[in-house]
Amino acid sequence: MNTYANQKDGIFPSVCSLDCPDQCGLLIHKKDGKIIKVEGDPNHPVTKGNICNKVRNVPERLYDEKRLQYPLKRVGKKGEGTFRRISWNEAIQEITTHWKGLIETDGPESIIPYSFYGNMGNLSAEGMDRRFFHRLGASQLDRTICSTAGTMGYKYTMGCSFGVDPVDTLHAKLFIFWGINAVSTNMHQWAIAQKARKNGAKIVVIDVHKNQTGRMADWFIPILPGTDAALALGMMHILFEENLVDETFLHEYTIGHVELRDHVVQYTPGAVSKITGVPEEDIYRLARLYAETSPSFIRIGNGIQHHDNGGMCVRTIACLPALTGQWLHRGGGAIKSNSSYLEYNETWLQQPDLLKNKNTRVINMNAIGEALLSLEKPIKSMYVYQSNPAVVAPSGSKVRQGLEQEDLFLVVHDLFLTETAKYADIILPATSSYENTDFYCSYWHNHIQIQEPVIEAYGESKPNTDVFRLLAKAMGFEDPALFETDVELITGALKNTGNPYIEGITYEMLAEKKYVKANLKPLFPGKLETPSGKIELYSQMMADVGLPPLPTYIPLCDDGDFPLQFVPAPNHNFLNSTFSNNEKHVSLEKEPKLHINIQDALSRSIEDGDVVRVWNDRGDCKLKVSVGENVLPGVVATQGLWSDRPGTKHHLNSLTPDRIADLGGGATFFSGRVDVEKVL
Ligand SMILES: Nc1nc2c(c(=O)[nH]1)N[C@H]1C(S)=C(S)[C@@H](COP(=O)(O)OP(=O)(O)OC[C@H]3O[C@@H](n4cnc5c(=O)[nH]c(N)nc54)[C@H](O)[C@@H]3O)O[C@H]1N2
Ligand SMILES: Nc1nc2c(c(=O)[nH]1)N[C@H]1C(S)=C(S)[C@@H](COP(=O)(O)OP(=O)(O)OC[C@H]3O[C@@H](n4cnc5c(=O)[nH]c(N)nc54)[C@H](O)[C@@H]3O)O[C@H]1N2
Ligand code: SF4
Ligand SMILES: [Mo]
Repeated sequence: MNTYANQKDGIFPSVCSLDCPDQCGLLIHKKDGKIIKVEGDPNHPVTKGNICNKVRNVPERLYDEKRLQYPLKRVGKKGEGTFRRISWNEAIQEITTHWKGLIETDGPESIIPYSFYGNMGNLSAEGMDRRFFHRLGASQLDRTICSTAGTMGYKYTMGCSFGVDPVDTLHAKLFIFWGINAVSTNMHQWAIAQKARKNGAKIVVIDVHKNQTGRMADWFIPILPGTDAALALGMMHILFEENLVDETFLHEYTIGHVELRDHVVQYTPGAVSKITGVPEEDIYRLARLYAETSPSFIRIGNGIQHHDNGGMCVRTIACLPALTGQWLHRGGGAIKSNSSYLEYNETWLQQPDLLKNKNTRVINMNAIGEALLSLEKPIKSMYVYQSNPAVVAPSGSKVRQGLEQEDLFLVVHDLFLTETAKYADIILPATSSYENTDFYCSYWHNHIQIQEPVIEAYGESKPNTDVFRLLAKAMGFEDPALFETDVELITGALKNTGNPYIEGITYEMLAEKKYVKANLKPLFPGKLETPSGKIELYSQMMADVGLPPLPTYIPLCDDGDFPLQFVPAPNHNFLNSTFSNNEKHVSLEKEPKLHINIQDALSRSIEDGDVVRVWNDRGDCKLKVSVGENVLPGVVATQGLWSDRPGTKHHLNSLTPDRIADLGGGATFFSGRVDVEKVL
């Protein structure tokens, strides 16, 4: 183990812990024991020294005077935010005494963890925490808020989350960024595309909002929200009709191409144009460009799968590269996520066998508000870490109402007094990832990376793993699995993985090299992890569970009688709600804007810069509008998950639906409808 944390001055290796595909290698500059500068590590094989503004500013976040230093106990009303300092001993006693009582009276399922990937470290996000809550017998949380709908959709087509090696995409001649704001959310993929552009590659962006990414495209295609599957099916219609498909590839590596050919006859460019808002001639142009350019690469984003039909939409788009045989060309194909290449021994790390009751209930995190308010056997205690549900979770008014209940014993472990922490009974201070030991698996660039502490713990803060060890001890649990060290956890997670891509990668190797790449090989020729081993254009597995076996356009659900589709996506300078409490990042973003089409503005007498009320039956917000052509008529879009600031009404998720998507229990943030009116 390297001991960077003890050294007062110097430059030390690190990795970005944020929930971002790029997972950059970092160099941390220290003076007098403090981080004074963060820069990209030029030796990182993919990110090569370039990092985003967010993380360049990270010292401001680490040494922010608002950062939590010691445990707190609520003294005021729930949500009011008044607390008094307590010791760790007292905090752990309070929590475990309460939990022991609840287990006695209501059973362990009355307790639930709530977490996500505020820190992508595997030990922090899905390691010791899982072991502890399994042993406790707590209700299980289905962690579906981000990408599970698309992951399932991609899986039905391609078997698992395997895509192109992104470094190979430098060879691509056509990039389609489909429902991804890559300039902000996958900057190194964008940088590769820019480099390829110098060699003649073209960049197409398909999005409902002409934002920072769309503005930089060679061709921006605006589309109506939730209709992308129809566009992809229209492209397939043209590819088959004009004999632009790769018959050899289809025969060799796919099943269902005969059925698909018949099926897509109905998706005529005329019909598809009416559904998507994309002109017929553009559908022809796109299909022909796609067929005639090789290698072509599709970066499938998260935006298209945060919809009622998001899983099927990703499944459908994932079929496209097979039609033109792109997987055989270096850099051709698609990436939705590459997470399967780095699958480590999750069962060993999480020890699901510690959970005795195999029928323990599972609660979908996208419906946490509803669950807190209306379960027959109520949730009596929630332990939140690595997430800020009061801001990020859908149907946020319900979430906050749930958190406010006097009889919910809420514990929050975070670096800051987040909107969620304001409702807590006990708040525990968390270390930042730079203070921890952990290992990281990028879901884009196929490198496993290590973090060893580069600074001492801030104040009395503790990493997640340590807190769960303390809780386990105070609960009286004796299972050795709950007390293994971080190094033991990393070592074990990399053993017996059954995954040939990472075979031979060890903790020692990571400690020495910092970045180790999966042993990649091209997907084709080869066998996929689908039942047939091939790309499944027709999926019997889907038919078996009552889903359409062929890619299909399914309209969004009825979301009430509101005229505008509402798309609240992430922004450039925050990472979900992280950094939204930081003055510098807020000043870079200024304020959330609602983009509205000129036609919709005119018909409501709204002018650029006006403040509008945005509402539906779930909630309301007040936002400044930007009038123009960045969105199609009938659509409004905004960016960023904003924190509560005095005098503002920016809780965008108070407006979003908590319906569950078609696949994987996914979220439907972008399938809501709203109305807007000028605030006089
Ligand atoms: N700067 C920054 N980077 C981030 C994040 C952040 O908050 N800020 N968040 C991180 C996380 S957790 C994730 S999951 C990723 C998400 O990053 P992305 O994969 O980029 O996904 P989103 O930003 O959710 O949405 C991408 C785009 O989809 C568009 N969109 C919405 N609905 C539709 C639709 O129906 N069709 C089409 N074609 N487009 C649609 C939105 O307008 C948006 O521009 O980014 C990660 N990186
Ligand atoms: N409207 C709308 N809502 C969305 C989205 C959207 O596009 N639009 N995107 C959704 C998506 S894709 C995602 S992934 C979710 C993300 O939602 P969250 O996972 O809640 O992400 P953050 O808001 O970044 O909150 C992470 C929290 O973890 C804390 N944290 C960081 N490191 C640690 C640690 O080591 N230990 C502990 N205990 N805490 C730590 C941070 O301080 C921060 O408060 O939001 C979803 N919500
Ligand atoms: S947030 Fe993403 S782009 Fe920025 S430093 Fe971290 S991994 Fe790199
Ligand atoms: Mo996400």
